[in-house]
Amino acid sequence: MEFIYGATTIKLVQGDITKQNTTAIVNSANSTLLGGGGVDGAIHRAGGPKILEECKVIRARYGGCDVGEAVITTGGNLPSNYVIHTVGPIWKDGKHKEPELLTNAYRNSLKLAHKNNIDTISFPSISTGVYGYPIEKASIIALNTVKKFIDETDFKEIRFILFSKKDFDIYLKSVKEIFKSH
Ligand code: AR6
Repeated sequence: MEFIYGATTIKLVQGDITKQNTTAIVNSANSTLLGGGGVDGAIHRAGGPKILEECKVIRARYGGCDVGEAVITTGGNLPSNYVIHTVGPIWKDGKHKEPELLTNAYRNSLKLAHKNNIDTISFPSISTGVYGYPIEKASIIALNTVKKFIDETDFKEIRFILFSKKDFDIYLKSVKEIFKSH
């Protein structure tokens, strides 16, 4: 499913983020930057050891990546040239700054992409796996943050890669709410 908003093509794709040919893909990492399960594990497996080596250099220099922040490496063996590693919040009850921190994860990933002249990017559904963020709520934040960003900044294409049909359908419903007039 795809549509155009302003100068940006927005796509919802059910599939695997490691197969995407956007200039960058986003990894839902943890603060250590040393890899993990889920989408993080899949990206490091498909991208090969070079990505982890670069993450280790960043970790040695800056101590890792705080929740809501983002860092960039090359894409190793992936079709994308870059991986932007961000860290989403762990869901507790929604009263521990989870919405602000998830917003920051999306916005700082987009800002870092823009700073590196990247204008096509794929996002996974950050924090909605092992970190437990309810995906209906998370999808609204993801889409609103992207909408606000492209209202202010030129971006060619943004993809949301949903692993399951269920997640895809939830994003589809949220897209209809947030981008009503499109
Ligand atoms: N492509 C697209 N989406 C995927 C893929 C894939 N290959 N694999 C899983 N997903 P999760 P989180 C979906 O748990 O909740 C890691 O261990 C998955 O179905 O990967 O942000 C990190 O190191 C879900 O919808 O990430 C952190 O410790 C979404 O990606 C922690 O998990 C996110 O699920 C981060 O937790």
